[in-house]
Amino acid sequence: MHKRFFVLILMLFVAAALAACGGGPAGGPGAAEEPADETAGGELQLAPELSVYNWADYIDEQVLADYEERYGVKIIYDTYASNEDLLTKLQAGASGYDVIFPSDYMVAQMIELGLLAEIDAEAMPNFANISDVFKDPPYDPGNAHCTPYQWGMTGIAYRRGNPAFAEGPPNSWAYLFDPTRLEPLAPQGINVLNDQRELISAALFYLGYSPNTTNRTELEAARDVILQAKPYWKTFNSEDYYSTLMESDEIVLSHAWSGDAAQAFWNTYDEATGEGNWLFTVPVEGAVRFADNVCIPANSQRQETARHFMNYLMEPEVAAAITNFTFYPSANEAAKEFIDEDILTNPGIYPPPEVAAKLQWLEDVGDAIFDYDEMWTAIKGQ
Ligand code: N2P
Repeated sequence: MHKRFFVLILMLFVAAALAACGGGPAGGPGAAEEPADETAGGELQLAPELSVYNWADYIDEQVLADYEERYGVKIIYDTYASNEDLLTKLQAGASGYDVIFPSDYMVAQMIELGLLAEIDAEAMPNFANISDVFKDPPYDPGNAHCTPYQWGMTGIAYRRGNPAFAEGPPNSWAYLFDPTRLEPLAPQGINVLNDQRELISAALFYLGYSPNTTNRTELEAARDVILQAKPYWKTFNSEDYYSTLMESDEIVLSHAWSGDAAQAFWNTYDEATGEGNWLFTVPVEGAVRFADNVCIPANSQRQETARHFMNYLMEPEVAAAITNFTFYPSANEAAKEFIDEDILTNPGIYPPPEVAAKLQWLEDVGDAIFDYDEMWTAIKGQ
């Protein structure tokens, strides 16, 4: 009895002490439970934790640490390899994710499947920082579910100085699919993205078809081109390929996302020569342009905190820090003044008009997705 009374007094004392701390951003340990947000007049109650699920190496983790410190919200962070992996997780009923980063076509698919929560983007103070070019996209009219994050393109990364590229950059998908091109390169290592729509679209571009085809015969032709090339490929990797395969010279050529290739360039950059080991080219047959988005799964239990985090990601300095780290252009116009000049002027990151003209968006292909799934199973299975 006495003991219980003592515990009660102790609890009251601790509560009073915590209240005295003010509970403001980055307050005492008590603040972590119910941090207040000054911008919302102290009314917003943030959750103690937020689960963020993103592409590999697609954020500056310092940005997460800063959010934790500023708002007392602990971030549980995890990464995925492709849109389809993310979709599979959500469809399997994975709960617990509060913030995800699907690409354009996948946003459309997820909206269709009822997997995304609605938001009021205009009500987020930092939404005004987003470039008009990225607002109100066809895959999410009115930004009813997601806010734009970063964008980029898909092409081919290649090892500078390799004699195979002496006559010029490997700027054709033939370098991934034509056995006469593959044969001399295969012993030195080739990687392709472990990503269904990306790899199938590369084959479709190579064959001169639309990357969004719903024609079964064209998809089968793409599958066959991939199966014929597959024995020449060393790896299917879309997560850590630039650090574990490119920078370490395990391969000489990779199907690659632009920012990942730029990271490999800068991570191997030699001050003395002014050169990095890895270069990036966009194939002449055409290539994918993508825009990734910040969205909230419909089953998130912490939607208010997720929206608060989305708004934080749209702060100009935060968005710029992410681009300066990932080498992917930001959809945030106000961030530009904080982005490194080297990045803003790099044609491998911000494509010049003649390259931009060759890029195409992936779109939601409707029921043809079952054909894509079937092709992918055949590709990965053999
Ligand atoms: C970064 C992944 C880029 C996102 N490693 C491709 N949509």
